[in-house]
Formats: sequence, structure tokens, C-alpha cells
Amino acid sequence: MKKYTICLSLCLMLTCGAAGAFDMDDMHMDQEQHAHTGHDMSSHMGPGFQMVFNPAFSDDIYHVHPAGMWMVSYKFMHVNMDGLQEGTTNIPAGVVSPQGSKPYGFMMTPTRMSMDMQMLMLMYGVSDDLSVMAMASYQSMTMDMLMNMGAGNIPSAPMRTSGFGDTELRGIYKINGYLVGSLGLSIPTGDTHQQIEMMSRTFRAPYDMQLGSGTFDLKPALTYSALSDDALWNWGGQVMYTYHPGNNDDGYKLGNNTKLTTWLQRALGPASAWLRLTFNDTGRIHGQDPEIAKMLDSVNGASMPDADPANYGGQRLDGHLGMSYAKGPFSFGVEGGIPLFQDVNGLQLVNSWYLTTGLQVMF
Ligand SMILES: [Cu+2]
Repeated sequence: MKKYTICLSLCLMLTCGAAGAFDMDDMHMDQEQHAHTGHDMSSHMGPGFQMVFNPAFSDDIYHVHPAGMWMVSYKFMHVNMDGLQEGTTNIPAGVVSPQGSKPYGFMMTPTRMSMDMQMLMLMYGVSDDLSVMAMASYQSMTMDMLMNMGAGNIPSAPMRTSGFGDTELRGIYKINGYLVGSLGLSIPTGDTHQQIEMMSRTFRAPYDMQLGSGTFDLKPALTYSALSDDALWNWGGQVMYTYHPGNNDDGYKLGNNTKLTTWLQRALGPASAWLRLTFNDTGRIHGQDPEIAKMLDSVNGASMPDADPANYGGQRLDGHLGMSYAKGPFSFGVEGGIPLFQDVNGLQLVNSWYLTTGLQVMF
């Protein structure tokens, strides 16, 4: 009886393996057809398939799916921030405080921050030229701080916030075999009233510890993607603009953002490897949340640079390396990155490394 069970599971495994191999052959066949029809990679499963629908880019690269095709993708993204900068100059934690000192005079000095974001994305091909997408996210943020009341820096309890972020809806339209245009609408489902405890008092958390923008935002993007004739190389670029049209209910709006991405990707059998560069230009926060401003009060506050809207935005260039692996309808990937250049407005914590993993299924 036991022998029989083992035999059965072996048979099952072999059958599954064979089915998997069969799928791969289908894809190779498609690959040849694909080479003949040129670069129309979005209309059927081809060699560039996995590369075009890559699950682990930490920035979404917009693409269209064939009519009737679904994609479900889950992404985990970690951003680590370490150390302070003003402009491009490193600022040691020791000079930021105590309150009233020159040049900064804050009571609290942030030293590290980590942001974990989980994203669930659903995509559907309405027609061969038009796809729609919805994305929800959940974020957890932790910031380590030092406190200086005039007798030197002492570690303070970390600030933590977590919850659902903003939700994005997007329409994606195929202009031609290379170009995809899309428009995203960000719905302010993320809380902007997260609170923190400091010195036994409750404050509204600074802007970077809040979970959303508080505004309906427009995010147009234009994406270029190309595949070599042998279908082994994929490269492209994307420009995206995030526009915050007006102030939120708390009296401010986040800085508008321009993001440029370029990548080069190589197919390696069922896997692919890539190199990616991203450039971000983000404006300062306009306006001010009067609740967050209470932190800056010299008598009743707990002043820190993140509570000042002038200490937001700047320019940053990041480099990323990644790999993905596809098996049947499933695909898995991982990407790591570091900032190559950062020029921040005012005094800010700066990024130190990124890690993104993604898992997706298409059917
Ligand atoms: Cu997709």
C-alpha cells in the first residue's frame, strides 16, 4: 500500500515535470514566430514574455496584456535609510541638536529608517491594446532617533507607523509595438493622521511617517520597451510624473515627482538578469499640517527635521541589479539596489539600500 502511494506521487511529479517542459516548448515555438513578426511582444506569449512582465522591478514598468489575460502580482519592497545629509554633504548626528544650537537646533535626530511595503496588483487585458490595473499596498515604517535635551544624545524609542497606503487605478494603452502610454489615479486610502508617542506625549507623526498623500494624484507615464531580434535582450525606459493637484484636508501637498527609469535585461533560459537605473526628482512639501507643526514648538514640541516641510524632496540616482525565474504561469524575482547620487533639500535621512522581491501569476 505504501509502495503504491510512493509510486503514485512519483508518477505525479514526473507528469507535472513533463507538463512544465511542454509549456516551455510552446514558448520556444512562439519565440520563432515572434522573431518573424517583429517586436509586437505584448500580443502573445513569447520569449520576451518573462522580461516584459517582470515581477521584481521595484518600479512598475507598464505593459499591456493580451485581451482576457489576468495577472496577479505580489511584491515586497524594503527601503533602508541611514545617516543624514544636507544637499550632498554628510551631517554627523552630533551637530543636529540640542534644541536652539547652531546650525540646526533640533531636539530629536533621526538616525535610521526602514520602510517595508507590500503591494498586491491585479491586471487585466480589456483588449489587445488596453489593460487596466489596480494596486493596493500595506506599509510599515520604523525610525530610530536620538534625543538631546542639552546633556548629549541618548537613544530614544523608535517611532513606528503602519497601515494601508494609497490605492492606485491605472489604464494602460499600447500606442505601438514599442510604446505604452498610461494614466494612474492614486486614491487617498492611506492614513495621514498616524500618531507617535514622544516623551509621554502624543504627536501627529511627521510627513515621512504618514501612509498616504491625502490627495487624489495623477500619475501619467510613457514607457518604451524593445526586444532584440534573437529575443535575448530587452531594454527600455519609462518616464512617470506624479502630480498632486491641490492641498489635502490637513493643509499641505507632497512635492510633485518626476521619475526616469532605464533598464537592460538579458534572458538566460527560464531566467533573466537585469541592470536598472532610476532618477527621481521630487519637490518640497507645499503648505504645512498644523498638527505636525506642533512638534517644532520650542517649548511644548519635540522638534525634528522631518516635521519641517522644507526638509523634503531632492534628486536621487539609484542603481539596481536583479534576477527573475519563470516556471509555467508563475514567475519569481528579486532585485537589490543602492543610491549612486543623492542631493536632498534641507536636512534629511538618506537612502542606503533597497531590496524587492516579487511573485506573479498570469492566466
Ligand atoms: Cu501585467
